[in-house]
Amino acid sequence: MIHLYPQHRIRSVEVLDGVWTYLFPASGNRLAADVRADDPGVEALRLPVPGVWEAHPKRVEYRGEAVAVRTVDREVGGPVRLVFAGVSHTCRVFWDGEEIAAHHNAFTGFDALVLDTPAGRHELRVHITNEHGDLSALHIPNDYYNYGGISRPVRLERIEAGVFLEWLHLSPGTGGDPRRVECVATVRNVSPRPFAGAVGFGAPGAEERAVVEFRAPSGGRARVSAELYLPGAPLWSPGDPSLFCVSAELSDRENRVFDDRIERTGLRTVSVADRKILLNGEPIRLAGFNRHEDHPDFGCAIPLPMMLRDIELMRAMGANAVRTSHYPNDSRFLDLCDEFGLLVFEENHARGLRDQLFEHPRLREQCLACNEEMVTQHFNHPSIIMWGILNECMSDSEYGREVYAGQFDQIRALDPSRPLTYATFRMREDLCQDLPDICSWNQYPNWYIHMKPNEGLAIIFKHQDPRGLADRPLMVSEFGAGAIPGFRDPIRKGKWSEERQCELLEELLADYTANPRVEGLFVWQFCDVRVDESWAMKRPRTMNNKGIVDEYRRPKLAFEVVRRYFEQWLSEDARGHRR
Ligand code: ADA
Repeated sequence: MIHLYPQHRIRSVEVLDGVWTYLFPASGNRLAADVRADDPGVEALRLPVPGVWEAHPKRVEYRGEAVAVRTVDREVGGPVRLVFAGVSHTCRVFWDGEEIAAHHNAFTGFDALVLDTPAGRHELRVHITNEHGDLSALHIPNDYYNYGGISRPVRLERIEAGVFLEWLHLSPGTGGDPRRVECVATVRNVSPRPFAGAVGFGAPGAEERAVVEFRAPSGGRARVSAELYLPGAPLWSPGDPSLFCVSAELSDRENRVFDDRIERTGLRTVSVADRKILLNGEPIRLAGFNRHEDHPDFGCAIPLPMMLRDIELMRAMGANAVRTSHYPNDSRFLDLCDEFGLLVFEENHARGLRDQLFEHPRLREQCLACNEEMVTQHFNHPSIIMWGILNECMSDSEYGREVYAGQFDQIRALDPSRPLTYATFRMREDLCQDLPDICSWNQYPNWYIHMKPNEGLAIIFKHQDPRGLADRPLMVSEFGAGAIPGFRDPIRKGKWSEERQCELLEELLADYTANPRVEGLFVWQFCDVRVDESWAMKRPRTMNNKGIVDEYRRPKLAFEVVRRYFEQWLSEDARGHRR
């Protein structure tokens, strides 16, 4: 989507981030898309993009509709493409009053085309809602907060001649050699005429450039592919996260290059075999955190320096992995994971949907859209080593199995290169663990259930092994305990005290790291996060307090416990002591 590295040398790109005007109803929560700031009953506020309105003291709790407006000055006319990396959570986009796009889901991006627009001043408005209700099967009152606003960056691109490079997907590992990279460009033709031209693919260090001719019908797309070979290029790994860029250039019949796209990736392969997750053919353990995009001052629109700080804090605790619970993350965060060598379990957007929520008439369609956007938009991140779906949904029913199987089929068709997984806590009842490549279990021993961590693992093995799953890699995708920051109780160690959290994590990590079948560990969770008001009675402070750092990223006592275990566990892995 929108990255930290330059994506174009030829296509002109304008940054539309900054301060926009947001219009709200002064009372109630409905607002017409064409509302004006001076209409009666309208409140206008100036808000940052990227940002969420809950960050403004006047709209901390607002759930409803708003319109975000700004002007855009164009020196030249012609077709333009607007790229939104994320609007939370459902929106319609208008250019000079005309609707040009509609999108659902806060956590994936979309584009909007204006096929012809004259030079001069234009108005861009986005009608946004963060409401709960029938509109969305995925954004429900939940154990995290659904914010409102343009929460990720926005760009305006000039697409000359109405023909442009829409995607460039890079797959290292053709024929098992990570230095052979399959490059697939998608060219989109929105002009009124068929187009014939060529795409040139190149990369520093590649043996040679590849130039491939193609034709794209008017209103259609062409898939253009080539292989680049990068002999001698370093492989990507957490210890050496070497990255490189591939550029694709689009030219017409007269060899005039008029559009381009640059994508970055790392050379690595991921696979699973004999209970292990393999990176470049070598077994690797994952020690990491579940992380929500959440901060009291910014909501889900985490600023770049804070993203980097989160990565540094996780690394300071010895982690080499992160799970994007429970939705696709901002591409800029994934760029940082690529650069810092943090391995990512990226998840689609769905948490704890059961019964009527799971049977919501829009669930299937909204999940399929989210999966497709997640995979196509994040395809090139080497840090993403697995895709996950449907956290703690109905994997214990026949209907659920059909839904899980359908989504796995969809993702495998879009990206056969990465293993798949999903997280469940139904230790005895789960019916779907044979469908993915990696089995992921969420467990809260001695927090929600009275049992020792090892007893929980034993139940899982007893469930999995007779089903022919004894050879699958196994991860504990969630485990943890709550602590209200600053609640110290060293003698009694009452529940919610930092001492109790330490004690429980010590017990959990001791058992899990000693078990030779555990290949991945993800603490729930990195930081404390805001939850929906309806969860308040189970969540003191209306926060999920299981963070190892609090919502402002101040470490709790458990920071040291996690660091000690993670460092030890991963160092044993590097020395191969336990294999
Ligand atoms: C679940 C869920 C998380 C969180 C956690 C908890 O396993 O997947 O989103 O709600 O429990 O804190 O209880």
